[in-house]
Amino acid sequence: MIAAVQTAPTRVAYEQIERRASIAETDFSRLYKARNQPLVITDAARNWRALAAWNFEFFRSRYGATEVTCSRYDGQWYQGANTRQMLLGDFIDGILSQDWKSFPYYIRDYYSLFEQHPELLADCPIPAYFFDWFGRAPAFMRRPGPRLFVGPAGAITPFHSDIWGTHAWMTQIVGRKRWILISPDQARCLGPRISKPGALPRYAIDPADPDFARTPEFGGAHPVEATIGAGEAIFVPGGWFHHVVSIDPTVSLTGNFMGPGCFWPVLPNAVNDLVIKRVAAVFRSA
Ligand SMILES: O=C(O)CCC(=O)C(=O)O
Ligand SMILES: [Fe+2]
Repeated sequence: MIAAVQTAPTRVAYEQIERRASIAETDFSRLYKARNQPLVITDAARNWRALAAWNFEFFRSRYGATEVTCSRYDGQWYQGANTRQMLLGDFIDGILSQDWKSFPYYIRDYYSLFEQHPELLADCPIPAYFFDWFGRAPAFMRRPGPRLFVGPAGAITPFHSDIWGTHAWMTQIVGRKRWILISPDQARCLGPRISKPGALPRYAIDPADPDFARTPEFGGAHPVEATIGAGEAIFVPGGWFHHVVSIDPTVSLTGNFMGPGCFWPVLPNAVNDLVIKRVAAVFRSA
């Protein structure tokens, strides 16, 4: 096994998110999705070959020559992230020998590896309890998934909420991630929004080391947190803000979904983005 770089311990601790194993689909829907409550599912990857087979050696030896798109962190992700092509093998060498400060690259929300090597998808079948109601909608309304994240220790995704107000899940395959969440009704505690209107909401406050002089509003926030490790998944309800830091070099899988609890917020956003904006563009160009 390759010794890997880790990040320093964090300074501020928050209330822990509930953790459950072997949760029945009906309980998960009723108690967490429909009520918009976060949860850690400790055995979400129970039947995944990925959990046993996927590690950095596996990716390097089998897919090391595949070119991947890596996002360079330049203080923001969501407005035209800087990207660079790298061989997956070189990227893995980078994240195992360096941390985020010297190697600020992250493979994010990545599906192309699965398009090029579809056999990987058989290793990580999405659990039924993360079923996306868009799965029943026309194909153009669906986002491909699951999507891959691979990054160095210290990699950060600052506070934001996800597309259209969808629910999200992320399962860890390798390494640990610390998640800090804030419910949608506490948006004002995050201080000024730094993304443009129309873009996903994003905020500068670092909840792992909050600067109360700069964002005094954060003093009134009640964040919750969980550190998830290999085999564990976090459920992030629609609209919840989340800040994510990798403790180790990590491999994770994610998906966004519509379901109980987020149907009504998501529907108009999705229709606006996928239908109304497209139709308007057709009329404008006519
Ligand atoms: O794993 C991470 O860095 C966070 C991912 C995330 O929240 C997102 O892509 O929306
Ligand atoms: Fe997110």
